[in-house]
Amino acid sequence: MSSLPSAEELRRRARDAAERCGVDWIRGGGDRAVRSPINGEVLTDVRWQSGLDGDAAVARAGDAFREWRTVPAPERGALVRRFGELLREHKQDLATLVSLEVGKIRSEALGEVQEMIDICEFAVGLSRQLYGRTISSERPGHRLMETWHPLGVVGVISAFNFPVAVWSWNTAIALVCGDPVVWKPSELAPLSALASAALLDRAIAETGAPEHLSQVLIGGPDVGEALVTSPGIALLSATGSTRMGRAVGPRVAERFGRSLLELGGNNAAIVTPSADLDLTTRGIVFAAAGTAGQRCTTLRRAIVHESVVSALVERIADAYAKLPIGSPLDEGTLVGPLISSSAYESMQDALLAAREQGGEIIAGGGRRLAEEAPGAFYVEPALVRMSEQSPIVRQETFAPILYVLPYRTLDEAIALNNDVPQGLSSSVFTGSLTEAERFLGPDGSDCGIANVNIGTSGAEIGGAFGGEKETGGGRESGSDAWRAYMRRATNTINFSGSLPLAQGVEFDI
Ligand code: UN1
Repeated sequence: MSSLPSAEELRRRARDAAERCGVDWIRGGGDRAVRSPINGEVLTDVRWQSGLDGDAAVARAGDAFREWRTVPAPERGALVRRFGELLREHKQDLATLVSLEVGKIRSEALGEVQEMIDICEFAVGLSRQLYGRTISSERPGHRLMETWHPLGVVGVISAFNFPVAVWSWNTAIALVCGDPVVWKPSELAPLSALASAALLDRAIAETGAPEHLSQVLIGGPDVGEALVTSPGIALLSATGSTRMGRAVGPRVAERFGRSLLELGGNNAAIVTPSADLDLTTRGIVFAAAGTAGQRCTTLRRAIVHESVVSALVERIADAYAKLPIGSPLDEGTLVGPLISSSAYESMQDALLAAREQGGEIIAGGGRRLAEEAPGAFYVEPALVRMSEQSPIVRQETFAPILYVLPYRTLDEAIALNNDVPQGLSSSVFTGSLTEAERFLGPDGSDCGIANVNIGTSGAEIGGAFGGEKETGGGRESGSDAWRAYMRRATNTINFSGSLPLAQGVEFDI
């Protein structure tokens, strides 16, 4: 294993990439250190904004909304097209910042930026497809139709693990729908946020769009609070823990605001006796160990038929033993660091609890590179056999732990899949059409995402992304998720010259 890059090297790379994206390098004087999980050292510091800055940003966004909402949607699309071009040009730079700030391996960091480019392309097409319906009226000489109008200012609260892609899903769609965006990125990833926002600012300036269509607020809980409480935020799209969602959702609802919540997942894959075990192993290892287990779509439970469980566990353990763990900047690394010491501690606590609840750790769980970088937290992805779905298995631990549970009948496997509080992603590995369709049916998986013969993570942007139960119910990204960013007006148009009333009501004067 090659050694970790020096702090100086990481700082230089961060500065160069940020400057190329148009960020005035933060020269110090900030009040908050930005650290890299690659070596645990400081990359730079930034100044945090306050709740009052948040209120001011929402007010400016309100002004931008009044201008932007009457710009024709295809013209709004031109802004997003330019933003997508700039993302393509700066794909390497943004990916570098993502790797430096949150520890993603190169390929996954590039994939994250690709996801941003993809959603821009989707949104540009969408800008000509914000369709309403025409509905037959029960009255002669009347027409019913629906019109979709811009909603208002969208607040985005995003998490460290997809520090820029999730914002871009919201922003690309919000902009073509006619809505400005105020963004509070993760406290752990301000640089990639500033760089992404600088690229969008450039696209805004070049296309002559209103200046405050996009604003980024680097800050802590008081900034989030401003977005939650401000009546100027029409839709709050928040990604993070279920705990965060519980704090945010009811308070936005209290002021009759809309919220779009993307919260915890506890994703499972069912492996049936007819599954192709090679393909299954590859699918499982990417979904469970990729991104060091820090996606909300990460595979956390494998529910495996008792006839294949031992063979599959052996294959996964073999693959785990060979996983290259180390600096995400090194070619060939597949597992980078955890984001922080507290993520490491939660992983260790969960492993301890799993043991106490009858689990057997088959592989991994140990720390790597601790001597070289005491402030960085590299771990071996853990594989744990459980005889039942005990309390620790039903809880999301944001680290690479894969629990393996045996099952006898498909009904039992589907019941286990669904018997957790979260409902984001799920999959079945099977060679049987009957089993696959059963899993996808109304009494199958209860998740927002249900896949066949691929893992739980790595969704494409074309589909709606989100999940049920404690995952929060929101849908972002593709399909018709755009509707959350617009308001619907139902219009009845009378061209008959008389005034018949609906439902046969008579009211002659
Ligand atoms: C997240 O982890 O918050 O499906 C989003 C995936 C990615 C998005 C994950 N496209 O894994």
